[in-house]
Parts: sequence; C-alpha cells; structure tokens
Amino acid sequence: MSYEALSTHSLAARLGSLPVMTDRLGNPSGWIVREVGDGNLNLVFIVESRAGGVIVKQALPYVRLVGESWPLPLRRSYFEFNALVRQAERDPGSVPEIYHFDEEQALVVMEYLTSHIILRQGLIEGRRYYELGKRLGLFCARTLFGGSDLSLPASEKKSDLALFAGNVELCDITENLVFTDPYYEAEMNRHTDGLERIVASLRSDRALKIAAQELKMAFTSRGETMLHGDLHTGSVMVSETDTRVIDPEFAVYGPMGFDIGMLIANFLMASLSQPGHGADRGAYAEWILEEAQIIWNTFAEEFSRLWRSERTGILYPASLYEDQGQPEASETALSRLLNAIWRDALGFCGIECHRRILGLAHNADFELISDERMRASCEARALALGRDLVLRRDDIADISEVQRMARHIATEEAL
Ligand code: SR1
Ligand code: MG
Repeated sequence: MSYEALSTHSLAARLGSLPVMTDRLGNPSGWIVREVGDGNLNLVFIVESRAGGVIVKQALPYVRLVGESWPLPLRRSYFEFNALVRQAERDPGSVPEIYHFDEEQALVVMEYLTSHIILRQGLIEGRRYYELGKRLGLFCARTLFGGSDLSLPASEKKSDLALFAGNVELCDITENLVFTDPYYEAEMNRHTDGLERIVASLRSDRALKIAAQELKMAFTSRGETMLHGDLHTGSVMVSETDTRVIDPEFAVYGPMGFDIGMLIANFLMASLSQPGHGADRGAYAEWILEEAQIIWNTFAEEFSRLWRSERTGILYPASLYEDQGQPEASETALSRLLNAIWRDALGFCGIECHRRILGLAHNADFELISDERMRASCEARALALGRDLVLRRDDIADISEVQRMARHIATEEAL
C-alpha cells in the first residue's frame, strides 16, 4: 500500500496485523487510539489496550504547523529512525526503544513512556527533575563524541555523513528559520506587540547579522558529528526519575556546539519566562540556570572522559601524543577543542533565543504568558541575552558567566 496518513479510526485496521503491535497490545478490537501530536510536523498516536501501550509516530507530507501549502518529504522519518538507532547505541537508555519502522508509511512504532511528560511543560509548571542536567549533558557528550571522527572508523563516519546529508529539507528549515528569517521581516515571522523597537534594532544590527551568517556557515559546512538537530525542551521527555530525548528528525552532520547551544538556550528562555508563570518563581528560575550549568559541565567532563578512554577514530590519535610520552599535549588539544565547542555553542545559543521570539516557531514558555506586556518584557530580556551571547561568544569564559548574565538581565527592564 502506498503512503496514507493514519487516523484514529484507521489505525487499528491498518496496523492490526503487525506482530510488534499485537504482541504488545493483543487483539486490535481492544485498542484505544488517541492522536496527541502537539509538535510542528507530525502525527503522534498513543495506542493502548489492557495489555500495554505503544507510540505510533507518522510523518505528514507537509508541515503540520502551516498546512498543505508547505510540503515536506516523508523521508524525514527515515532520518529520525536512523538517528534514534545511533543515539541508542551511543547512549543506551537515552531515547525511546524502537519497535518497528515502515519507510513507505513514514512511521515509527516506539516505546510509550507512560509516566513522562514533555520537559517544556514541566518547566512551565515549575517542576524539578532528578539529575535532569546531568542526563542531558551525558546525552550530548556521548552522541556528539560518538558520531564524530574522534570515535568512528573513517568509513563509517563518511557513510553516515553522506546518509544524513540527504536530510535536505529539514536542514533548509533550520537554515532559514533559525539563522536568517529572524533577522529580517520574513513573511512567516511574528512577534509580541510591544517588541517593535527592539526587533527593529536587532534587524538593523550589522554585527549581529554577520555573526548569524558566520554561525550558519558553520552549520552548513562543518560536518563534525551527527547532531540531533532540534534539541530543545520540547524534544525531551521526563518523569520523576528518567529523562529521554525524542524527535531527532532534523538529524544531520554539523558542528559539535549546535545541539548543546540550542539546548542551553531553551533552558535560559525557560528561566527568563518564569516571571510570567508566577510571582514566586525566583528560586525556580535559578534552579533552571543551575541545571543549564550542569548540562555544560557534565558535557565537558564526559567528553573529556571519552577523549581519554575511547578516542578510537582518526582524529588526534594517541600515536601522536600518549604513545610518545606526551599526555599533556593530548590534554592541551582536548582543552582547545572544548573551548572551540563552547564558543560555537554560545553563538548557536544566542541565535536560538532570537528565532523563538522573532521567527515562525515560538516557545510555549513565552506563548503561554497571557499578559502581553509581561510576555514582551520576558522576551525582551531573552533577546538582549541572545545578542550578548552571539556577539561576545569569544569572550565569555564559562557557563558561570552565562548564569551571571542571565541573572543580571532578569532584574533589568529590557523593554
Ligand atoms: C516548520 S518547523 C518549525 C520548527 O519546528 C521544529 O520543532 C523545529 O524546531 C523547526 O525549526
Ligand atoms: Mg520535533
């Protein structure tokens, strides 16, 4: 059967003969099907029975957020499936278990995380999660190291670079929506009333627009590792004790700092949005900043551990350093690489703050603030922080300095 989008009515009949479904759910007559997709692109079904539950995620041939006027290839589910398989290998337990992939129907059947919710929702509700920053820092280190020439045999890295280079249309979304559209009056952009003066100032900021394109060039041309490609707090599911990363359909080879910069940006925005969710959220906003610090510090620690113990790829071979009795040279090389990732991450972090406020795809962290003046005020702070992060990325020493910058801006009236 050629591709056809599933519906709550058709799903049991269409998937009812798949052993991966019946083994877990029993007879299709007992299945209860709900469509719960709240992302920008796909259909997501929860299928449950007395015996258990699974998630069925299916790509639509267009951008769900916009409609059929914006076609999008189904093969993004192929890239998502391939990325999930690799992430599971490189960081076991970090992603949902995959039960089945159907390329023609662009669907993946995977583990239903019954006690998890989307992290962004939890952060809006003011909830704290056990070892959140640590788990995400580990994921970034293990997947970014594991997909690179520091770890993979050269032939495997090159074939994966080629495989994910086919994810052209999703890259095109990032290239336009993240790096370019926020910085001019692109058709699909929108922003909160009250930000006009700041928006005009950012869009006429020559240094910022040059930096944004420098970062875009890094994204398009530096195939250093397999990226998740869309690592924000809506791509993370959490329970009280567990953290999983989902939705790597934007996976592509790119610069190591991209995922971690995007992720930290979403923590900074979550923190700066807290005044809009309650006058008593000061301590909670600080907790989010602490978790952002843990993300980076855990990333750097785990990346260093992998460098020292699992550096099996073609880059920085031990034959040049440790085997020559020069372990300190290896440490210097590691430190220089972490510094370069840090600077890139700061740049991507700042750009992400801008695009979520000025572009098409906004964050619920801000969107759910109903008082427009309050929303504009929180967003203005994130825009100012984003600009500083991009333009001062070569001078910001460490994540503690980013925390200080965020704390300071949270006390300012940026509107
Ligand atoms: C048209 S898609 C808009 C955004 O949604 C996805 O989650 C990505 O972040 C993309 O940029
Ligand atoms: Mg997504």
